[in-house]
Amino acid sequence: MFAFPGTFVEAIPYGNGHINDTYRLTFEQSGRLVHYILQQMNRKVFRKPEELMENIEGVTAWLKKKIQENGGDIYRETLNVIPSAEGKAWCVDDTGEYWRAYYFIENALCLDQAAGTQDFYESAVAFGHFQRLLSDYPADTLHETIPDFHNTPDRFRKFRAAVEADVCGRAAAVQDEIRFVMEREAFTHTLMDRLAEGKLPLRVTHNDTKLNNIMLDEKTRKGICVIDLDTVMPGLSVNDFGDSIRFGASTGAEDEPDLTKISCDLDLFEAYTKGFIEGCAGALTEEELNQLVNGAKMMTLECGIRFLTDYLEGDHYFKIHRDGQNLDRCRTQFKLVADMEQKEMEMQEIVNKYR
Ligand code: ADP
Ligand code: GN1
Ligand code: MG
Repeated sequence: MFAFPGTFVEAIPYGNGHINDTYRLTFEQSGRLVHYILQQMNRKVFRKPEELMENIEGVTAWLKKKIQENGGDIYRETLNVIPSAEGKAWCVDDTGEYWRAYYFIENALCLDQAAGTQDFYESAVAFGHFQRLLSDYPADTLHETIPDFHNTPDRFRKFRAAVEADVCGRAAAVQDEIRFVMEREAFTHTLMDRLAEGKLPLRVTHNDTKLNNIMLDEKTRKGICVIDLDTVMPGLSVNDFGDSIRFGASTGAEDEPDLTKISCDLDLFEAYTKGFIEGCAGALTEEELNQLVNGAKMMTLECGIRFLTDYLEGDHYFKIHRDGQNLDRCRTQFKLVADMEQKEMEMQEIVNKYR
């Protein structure tokens, strides 16, 4: 297993991720309390944990080199994998479960909702910067940890299959939501078609850019470290932009049952747009800038489709803490999509202001 130095004090469940089981460990080392992150990797989601960890080792080593070149702090600005006693990046327990450990990033915040436009702006600069640091990463060495992760037409096909199978008998009660998706089938192709036509470039992207996958410095509130690197794979920059918007520019929580509280806040949208374009530092092409708004709509629709599919299939993918949570999550996403459809022109004008 892992040989953490010091005397074990406690292990507490940690964070609000939907996928892995995360714990914060505390050890006492010469009178000082030191924390570590210990995670059980989700084997249903990540079928090849060795490949996943190979990606993370490669990407973090790359980032460390760049951070050092820029005179940064490698223990705060990137995840650091703690090797097991056998010198591997993971451990397998007696039941066959895979575990990994990271240094804990101290004096940093991980937010589920932006406290204001400034925090959201800083997260955008950091996500844009992250993409830039990986712009010359050898993409062909990356394993595809979840095939077709942001292939929205494929998500649509899987959704339709789930509706047809209706294994839990839940479809009848969610006809409005099912119709909402069906009416947008043509739209699901928008970005994948542009990729296939060579109009949008394939880049090394994070693919899960929600606000709680970034750490902000407690004092300066600058984005210091992008975390949750499980889905770093070749992808579309506009999807990284869009996934941040769907989560962070919402006026309510992802699982808010009261939909009157949910809309896309244009001040937050503007703050993120400005920060992301700055963070990418001129790397975005004209067509990428043209498609940012579609990226926001696409990631929000896709995520709603995924929540609804999981609800129909019996909640086996996203962790839930109460009945109906995935349905509530799906509904907030669709409310946001509808709102973005209304505000599309204004959103594009905001993009145009910063391009
Ligand atoms: P999941 O895939 O389940 O979302 P994450 O890797 O995002 O898992 O981790 C879950 C949460 O744990 C994060 O949102 C963050 O709050 C916390 N966390 C993860 N890694 C670290 C770290 N190195 N230092 C401090 N907190 C961390
Ligand atoms: C999951 O792992 P986490 O909680 O940061 C999911 C994302 C979804 C998000 C919705 C590997 O992110 O794709 O957008 O939930 N991650 C994976 O909140 O499926
Ligand atoms: Mg996460």
